[in-house]
Amino acid sequence: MTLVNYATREITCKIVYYGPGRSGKTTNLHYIYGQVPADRKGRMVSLATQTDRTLFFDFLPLDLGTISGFTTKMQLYTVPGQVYYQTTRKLVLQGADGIVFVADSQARQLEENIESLQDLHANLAEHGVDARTVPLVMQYNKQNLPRELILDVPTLEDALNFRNVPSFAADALHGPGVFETLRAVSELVLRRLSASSGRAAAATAAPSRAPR
Ligand SMILES: Nc1nc2c(ncn2[C@@H]2O[C@H](COP(=O)(O)OP(=O)(O)OP(=O)(O)O)[C@@H](O)[C@H]2O)c(=O)[nH]1
Ligand SMILES: [Mg+2]
Repeated sequence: MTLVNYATREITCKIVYYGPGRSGKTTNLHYIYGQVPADRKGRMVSLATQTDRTLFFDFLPLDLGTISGFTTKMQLYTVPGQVYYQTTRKLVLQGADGIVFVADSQARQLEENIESLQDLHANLAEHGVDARTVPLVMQYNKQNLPRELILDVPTLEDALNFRNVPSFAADALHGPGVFETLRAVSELVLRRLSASSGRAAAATAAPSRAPR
């Protein structure tokens, strides 16, 4: 749920990194945190188990600077991918303005990716969100692994990207694809926000006429 504060001219959006366990959601946030200058980011909060699996969520607030006169902030979250954290995933997903689906490109993880995508759709439906319209970007992560272990991008597109949303090959451990993904989802979110605020402004400026 985007927060627009007209008094302070601030926009705050929520982006959720979703996907199966160990696909690299937390790694995306760590990479972003490591690259963004200190004055553009807040403290990254990670609630992880001893073995690095996300237990509840990761949280990273980012400052994108001023866009159309508004200070624009993105709050990045990751869900825990492990199957039994279903309730937490649903909670973290609530109010998301944009979603990055981080798929694990390893061939043996294909079924997990499909299940996680179905789980995303089910959770969106439970929140009353239309999965066909929510800003979504796909990331095919771990493309740096040996060719024989991973599926190529066209195969992953066929298997996972039936909405034909923007997609990026990535290696979140070293960076390729990470900022491209973040930029794409941010653009989708802001474009949707500007379209809806345009509609709201038009409705205020020209209230529909009463039927004769
Ligand atoms: N080779 C390679 N390894 C990666 C990449 N991204 C993440 N990893 C590794 O995959 C493992 C899991 O990464 P995480 O970022 O913790 O995965 P996650 O999606 O947050 O997992 P959960 O919190 O359990 O849902 C770690 O050992 C990472 O170092 C990548 O692009 N390439
Ligand atoms: Mg994690």
